[in-house]
Order: sequence, then structure tokens, then C-alpha cells
Amino acid sequence: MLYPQENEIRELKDLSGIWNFKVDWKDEGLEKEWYARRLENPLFMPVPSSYNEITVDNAVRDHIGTVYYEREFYIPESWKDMRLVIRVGSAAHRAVVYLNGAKITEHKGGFLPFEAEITGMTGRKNRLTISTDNTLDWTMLPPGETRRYDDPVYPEGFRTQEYHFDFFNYGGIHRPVKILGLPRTFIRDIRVTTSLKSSLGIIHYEVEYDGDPADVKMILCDAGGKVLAESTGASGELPVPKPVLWEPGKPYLYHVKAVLSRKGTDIDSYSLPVGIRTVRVTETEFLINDKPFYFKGFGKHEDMDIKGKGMDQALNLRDFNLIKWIGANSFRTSHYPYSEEIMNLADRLGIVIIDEVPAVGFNMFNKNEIIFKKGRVDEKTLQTHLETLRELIARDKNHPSVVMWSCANEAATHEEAAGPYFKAISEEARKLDATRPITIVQSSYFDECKAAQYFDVVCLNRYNAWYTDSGRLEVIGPMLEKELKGWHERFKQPVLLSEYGADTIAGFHREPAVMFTEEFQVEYLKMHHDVLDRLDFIIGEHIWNFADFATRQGVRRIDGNKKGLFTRQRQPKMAAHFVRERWKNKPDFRK
Ligand code: BDP
Repeated sequence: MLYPQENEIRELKDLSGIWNFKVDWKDEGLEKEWYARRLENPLFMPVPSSYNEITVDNAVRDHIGTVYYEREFYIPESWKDMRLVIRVGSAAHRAVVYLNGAKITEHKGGFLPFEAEITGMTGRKNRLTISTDNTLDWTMLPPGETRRYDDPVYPEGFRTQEYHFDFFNYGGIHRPVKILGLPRTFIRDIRVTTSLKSSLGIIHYEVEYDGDPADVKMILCDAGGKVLAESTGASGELPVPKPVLWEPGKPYLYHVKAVLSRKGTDIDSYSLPVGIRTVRVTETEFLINDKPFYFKGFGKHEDMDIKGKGMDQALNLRDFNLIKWIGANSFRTSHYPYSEEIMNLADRLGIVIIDEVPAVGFNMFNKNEIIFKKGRVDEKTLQTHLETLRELIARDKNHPSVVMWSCANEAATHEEAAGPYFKAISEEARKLDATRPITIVQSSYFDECKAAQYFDVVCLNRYNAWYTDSGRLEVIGPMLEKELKGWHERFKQPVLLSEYGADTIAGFHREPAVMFTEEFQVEYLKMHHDVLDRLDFIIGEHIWNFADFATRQGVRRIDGNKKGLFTRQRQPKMAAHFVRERWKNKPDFRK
């Protein structure tokens, strides 16, 4: 799926702004056809944004169920011959879209875009209504369970949402809603892969278009816009002698421009940045352009005060600037696909990404409870998981920054049924993209895992001396070393420590260190680094987390998860300075 673009042929209209908004407290909106007319007594709500923290009403913040968004818009008469499409960047987690009272599409899954054709709606006032529902069930990614309480001791309508993941379940329209004006015969998709044969770079491309027969041409330009090569046909190759490669920190981008034409007249075009780079793994290395890359970075979240998971370019750039400042070169989109705007910036800024599907919360963290079973993570979940993987790879396949697909986070891979489940996931991922390695992020123990053999890289999350042996820093060294070696020896794969971290309240100090102080976070990280530095199959370190983030309320979380190196307002804790010293002196590529 292509990111919306405006150019000499294509039109684009962004519907971001203040929309009308109404919470469906009694689940009656559908029955009473709220979409059929203007919402009565609406609130105002910004799009894009989570709705939860915009008002000062905790019932809105904690709402489990449906809300309605609405706005009016025009499409100018001058677009009347175009194919018109409405595109939602993302809406959590189920959305139904109505135009002038008629349902035009629906989508399940809160982190990926979807669209619907609305050709013909020009020259009139249109009313767009979008309902979103943040209710989770076991067929969704991430999965969860809604409980309703009949006991009269609870207030009427009381419900809770149980989910086994550690971030606040924000709802709403999280990414921009856009109207695209396309020609009737239009480029539907482009797929680009690159390869390198000694000093010759090759860009392989495939263009798909819909409509009447047309000629396809692909033009390759350098970063300055100079034309380097051209090729005709819907698929082909563009040679690039002595290419400048896309590398972490040195993100050179070529551009390909696909052009559809008929009788010499251009009828559609689309430009795509292309980074020429290769990715491959061995038993001990992760090679980018055949050089052993060392991941320095974080697991992150899309999360901020007030706007929750709403896309915000100011925040995105602040985060990338901090990533550069601290000397990181990569992050994982834990635990769901991030906005396309973030992915585009990563390409341009040379930050490497491990791109994750929202398969998180697949673990009861209790060995007596099985999660891979009928009614929990079962065949229906698998079908959604496969579909989400397809949608993710369709969206992100062309990003040079994406070097690996992460197909799950901390699933209960010790369970028997996790084996066939993840075999199916891995086969689909490989079928969809043969050019990138795949992983699942583990929290199991190496000797009990039933799934890692289907993947290429072991990503391990570990919290020794935090959730277990709390505060006893001295256990980290021996325990971590044993486990890292165990994973590597059993699966013959390179290992990335994909999460390690300690909750830290900015401003808490204690010497000697105790949990939750800034001193403890520094010492905790250092204990891990001492181990990582002596093992040659370790391909990197992703600290949990980049910044503090919101979680649901609970006795284990005081105002959210505080494992950030930065506060939620993106200011450094003491450990950020310590990590910066380390990473500034640690090259992106190992010798
Ligand atoms: C890991 C999860 C992550 C949590 C983290 C933590 O992958 O989402 O936030 O632990 O507990 O289990 O801080």
C-alpha cells in the first residue's frame, strides 16, 4: 500500500483538525443510527489524537467501547474526473466509516492504514462519520478480554478490559485521515528490492496499476534529482554502477519515479525513495551491506502526554533528535507498527528499524495457565495475525530502514501449541518477503522454547534483578551470560538483547543505589553491558525503554512505566548521559 502523495497529477487533502465527537456510553449508536444524521450535542476532538486524555473526564479516559467522530468536508468540482479515495492512517482498534450516512468500509486492527473508494462525491458538502471501538477480544491483535459485571454492587454498565500487555489501551483516530484524488487509471502499488553484485547495485521493481491498459516507465534519479537510468515495463531492473549505499547514519536515498502513460501523455506518477542496501544474518552476525552491524537503541512506544498515541511530527522529530544525541542507531517498533511518518523519517535519518506486528499479550505469565488454546490464542487469532503481517509488509516493504520483521513479543513459546503456530507465521513472513530476516522477541527460557528454530535471530527480553531477585544487581552477570549462551548454542543464531531496564523516577537519588533511583538504573544497565561486551554472537542492545510511557493503572505501575532513559516529556535521566558515553564510543559496525 502506497503512502499518500501529491504531485503533478495526484491530489491530496488532509482532514486533520477538530472533529465532532460523541461517546457511545450505552452501546446504542448503531441501533439508533448515529451515523445517519449529525451527532447531537457532540464534544470537540482533535484528529489525529487518542481521545482519552483530551477531556478532564475520567469516564472518557477509561471508556471501553465505541465512540463516534464526525466532520464535514468538500471535494472540489475540479476533482470530478478523479478516482477518490478516503484513507485512514490508523484507528484503534476497530473502525467503521460512513459517508453521508452510508457505510463505506470497516477495518479491524488499530495500527495499520485502510481505505475506501468514494469517487463521485465532488461539489457537495459531505458528512464523514467514523466510529472506533477500543474493545479487545481474542481474535484481535493485540488480544484482550472485556468483562461485564452483573453484580449490583458494581455501578450499571461497569466493565473492565483484561489484557496482558503493558501499555495504555488508547483509542480513537490516531493517524491522519486523508482524501486522495487519483487518475482513473492509477498506480496501485510499487515494490522495490535492491541487490549488490560487487560494485554494481541493482534496483528490482514491480509496478501494479488498475484501470485501462497503459505504458509503464520507471525513472531512477540520484538524491539531487539527476536522472541516472530509465526502464520500461511493469517490472524490471535498474542498474546503478558504484552505488552510494544506504547505511545507518549515512542514509543515501535514490528516487524511482513510476510513470503511467498513454500515447505519450502521462496519466499517473508516483515517486518513491530507495535505499540500496543488503541485509543478511550468519550464526553470529547481522550484516548490513555485508558489514557486521551492532544494534544500539531501544524499544519505544508511540506515547505522549495528552495526545496518547496520536501522530505528532514535533514529537517524532524530537525523538529522532534524541536518538541521534544519545548515539543510538536503531529501535524496535515495540509493540505494533508505528506511523508511516515515523518510518519515512527513519529512512531519511538513517535509523535502523525492527518492525513489529501487534502480537503482544500472548502470555499469561503463569505456567499453570495455557494461552495457546481454543478461545484464547487459537486459529482465529492466527488468521488475524497472518492478515496483520500481510498488511504490515504491504505497507512497509520498501523502507530501507526496516531490516527485520518482528512477528511477536514475549509469546508463551514454552507451550506446545506455540510451535505450529509460529511455524505458520514464519512461513507466511518468508513468503511475503524473502529479503529480510525474521524474529520473534522472547521471554521464555532457551531450553523450553518451541518456536525460535523457525526464525533467524534470537531477540531476548530479560529483567533479572528487577522482577526476579529484585534489587540484587550481582545476579545479572552470571544469569544473563548463561542464558545468552544457551540461546545461541541451542539455536545457532545471533542474539540481540531486545529489552532490559529498570523503572526509574527522575530525581530519585540514593547511594548506594536502590531500585527506582537514577543511580540504580545506571548500575543496572552497566551490569548488562559488561556481559554483552564479552560475547561475540551478540548483535546489539535495545534498552527498555526510550521514554517513560502510560500504562493502565495497577499496583505495579506508578503513573506508568518509568523504564525510560528519557522522561515522558523527553528530557534525559542520569542514565541517558551514561549510555551516551558508551554509545558514542561504540561504532555502528563491529570490526
Ligand atoms: C516486557 C514487555 C514490555 C514491558 C516490560 C516491562 O515486553 O512491554 O513494558 O516488560 O515490564 O515484558 O517494563
